[in-house]
Amino acid sequence: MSEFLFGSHVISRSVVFFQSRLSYAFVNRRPILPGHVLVSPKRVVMRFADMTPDEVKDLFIATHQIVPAIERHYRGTATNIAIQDGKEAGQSVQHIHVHIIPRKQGDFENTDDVYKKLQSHDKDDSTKFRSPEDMAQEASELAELFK
Ligand code: AMW
Repeated sequence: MSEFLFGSHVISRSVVFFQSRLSYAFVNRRPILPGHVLVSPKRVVMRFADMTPDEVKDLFIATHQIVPAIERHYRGTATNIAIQDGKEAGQSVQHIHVHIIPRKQGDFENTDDVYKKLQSHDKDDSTKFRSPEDMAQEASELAELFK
């Protein structure tokens, strides 16, 4: 497969850094913090409950592998692992995904501000999208962590 679908977005292989049988992980075009990445089922599935048990297992095993590698790579000391399941929970892309956000002391003035930022970061047009080159560069660095 040369690209993946993330809801209605086409995700180029160049920004994907991890793949398992049923899941894939890619870099964020508007990260909240450095290392904010996303993991999704390969199949376009809108809600958490729409995944098959096999997809759930695969997605969480993938997340379990990715979290420590990302935390270490970005010199984090903690990680937010978040799912916004449905519009009223903040989901904006109609394809279930896990947010992985490495954290460190003092990254936000108040630690829990990350949740406010999660709600607003992709709806606020003041932050520009990263360039495809920048995203591809990060993805190729991250792919090395899983070789
Ligand atoms: W949600 O508010 O649906 O929980 O989060 C959607 C996430 O997907 C946001 O972090 C947003 O920046 C990211 N995103 C949306 N479209 C793309 C894309 N084409 N490539 C990379 N990240 C994306």
